[in-house]
Amino acid sequence: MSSYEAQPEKSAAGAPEVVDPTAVLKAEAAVKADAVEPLRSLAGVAPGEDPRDVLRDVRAHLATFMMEYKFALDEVETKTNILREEFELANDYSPIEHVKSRLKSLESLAEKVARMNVPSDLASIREEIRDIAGIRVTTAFVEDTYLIADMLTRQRDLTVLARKDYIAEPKENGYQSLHLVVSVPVFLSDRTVEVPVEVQIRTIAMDFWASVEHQIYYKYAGQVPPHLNLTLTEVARIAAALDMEMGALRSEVQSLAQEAPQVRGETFRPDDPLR
Ligand code: 0O2
Repeated sequence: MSSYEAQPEKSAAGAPEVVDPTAVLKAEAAVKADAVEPLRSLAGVAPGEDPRDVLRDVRAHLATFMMEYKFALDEVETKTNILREEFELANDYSPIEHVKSRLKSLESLAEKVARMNVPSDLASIREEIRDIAGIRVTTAFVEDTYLIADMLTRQRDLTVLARKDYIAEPKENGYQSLHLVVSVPVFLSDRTVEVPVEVQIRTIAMDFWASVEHQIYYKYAGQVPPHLNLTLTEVARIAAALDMEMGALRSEVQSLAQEAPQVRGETFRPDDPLR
């Protein structure tokens, strides 16, 4: 049963207690098609009430909910950009190569709510789906992934809710990445909300692999032919070996620089011709 069937009640924070993103999407489709009658039964709108008003109301509440995630994402993105700029200014080098962020689309959120059987209230969705806001940080070297994680998690206003180290323990398919779920306070005009943000930190090589694997996975709708899976696992191994070699190369350049300061710089610069 869709929770959209009930008229949403407002919680203290002004958000409805029951909002089902799947129902909102179906309701939107019905409104677009001007199919008001199916929408009426879908949304359980009381007689005499215009279902479009109900939909507008629910959408407004969902927009508030998503806005909190956008602000949380902005906070974490700002934190990573500060680290990057500080490193660039102080060291002429940054462990952060790229930062990308994304908010889960309503479609993807609805799919996950259904797949994970999460109750359709915003509190449960916030509790159980912790990658509505996601940020991905790529680094050149493996050790920089841990450096970034440490620098972020040491910040007093961030609370670590979860940590999964798929670098130390890669997934069976070869996926490598360091995942954190952090909670960040978002200060709104009338309240402060703690909002979870998923942070994925990985090297360029791991990121390259993950994006190709993701495309293949979607192309085959999850049913990837076994020979391609084998190739992907083998390529993941090659990417990990590349990361190791590059890390060793950097260490060597750093120790050479210490022995002979005329070898440029105290740190290995990504734009260095030695790279
Ligand atoms: P999207 O579209 O990238 O957001 P969760 O799904 O987070 O509730 P889980 O499995 O505990 O549950 O989370 P985990 O293992 O930390 O993985 C979460 C995210 O990591 C995924 O989000 C992917 O972005 C990425 N990920 C995990 N495993 C793989 C993998 O094998 N290959 C690739 N390419 N990415 C992976 P979503 O929601 O699946 O997708």
